[in-house]
Amino acid sequence: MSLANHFELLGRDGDARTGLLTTAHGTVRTPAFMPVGTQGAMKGLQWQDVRDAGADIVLGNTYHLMLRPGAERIHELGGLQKFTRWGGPMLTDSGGFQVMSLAQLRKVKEQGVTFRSHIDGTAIELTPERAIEVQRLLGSDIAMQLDECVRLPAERGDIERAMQLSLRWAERSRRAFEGAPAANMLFGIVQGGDIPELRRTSACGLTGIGFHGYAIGGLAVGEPQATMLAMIEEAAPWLPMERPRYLMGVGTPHDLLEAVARGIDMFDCVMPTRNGRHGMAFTRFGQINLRNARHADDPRPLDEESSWPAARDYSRAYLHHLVRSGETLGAMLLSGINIAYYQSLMQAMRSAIAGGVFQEFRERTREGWARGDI
Ligand code: PRF
Repeated sequence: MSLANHFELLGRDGDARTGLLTTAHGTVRTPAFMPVGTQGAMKGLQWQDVRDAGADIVLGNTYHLMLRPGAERIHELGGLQKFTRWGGPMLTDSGGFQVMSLAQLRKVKEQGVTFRSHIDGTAIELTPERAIEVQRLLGSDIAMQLDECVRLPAERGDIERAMQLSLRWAERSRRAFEGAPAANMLFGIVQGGDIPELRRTSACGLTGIGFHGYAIGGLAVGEPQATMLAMIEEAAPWLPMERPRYLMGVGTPHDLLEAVARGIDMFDCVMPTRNGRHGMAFTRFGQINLRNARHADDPRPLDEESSWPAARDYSRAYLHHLVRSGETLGAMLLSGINIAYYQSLMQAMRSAIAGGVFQEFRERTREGWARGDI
């Protein structure tokens, strides 16, 4: 049976789209960037900062939250939105991707993935059904199917096996989701590595099962950007036009611009917060590494025209000093500055698409990054 559609397309410009995704905890303007609050917290920021920066939706992780503090506990405490006091829309990743990067002694079988917790070594089995159950206990607005993501480069046989397994898990996830509250959504995940034919098989298979939205996974895992963009182009034509499309774990501002140009509606990435903690600022002049000695005497702010106070007010010299001294404030300020820059980029893309000037915007934005800040 086909699922209700909570996504409304408001405008298109070339392949770029802008729309609204309605959840039980609020409306998401797309294209949307979801800051990553893995453990139910945005590193270095308060939720009000995340909201003020312009984020409509954030991402949480099944893997981390099921291990600590536990999905059943969060359920008892009223769900993830209430527990964290973020209060707004939340998407949760299903756990498979995090198991692969964090857990020990992991084994992928038909039934699911078994692993030992990176926290205390407990043996755990995550099946497609348990991944859905956990996400329902968390009260996630958008749940993701369990999938297997293969790092690139990889052999065709390995990519194909993981893609087919992910399709069977998609079917089981969809069945396990039956009976979920009508406002909640389930997204399928396209796999297929860097092989066009496998991307198409995956996209068509998922569309046949039917989901509220479709993610493209298995990218930004070691391949060149050109390959990533080519794989989006391979998958997109086979996905239903009227459903949201989410590119998982991507990326740089340039990646977002190019993926939106190819019809992507949603993104998540740790880059703005993680790189911020390491002294990197994302600006309309490109990336600025504040550790660099050339900033030590620079009284200018990062961007005097920014709507985010910290980007406008603090000197580069002070930010450089904070980063070099390892002060927590440096990480906090740069995380906020970066999330605000990412959100301003998404807002500018939404306006440009709605106004029919996305192509001009894309060129102007790329020129700004290329020109640099001096
Ligand atoms: N699958 C899931 N989560 C993900 C990915 C994936 O392929 C990626 C790949 N970039 C990031 N996060 N479930």
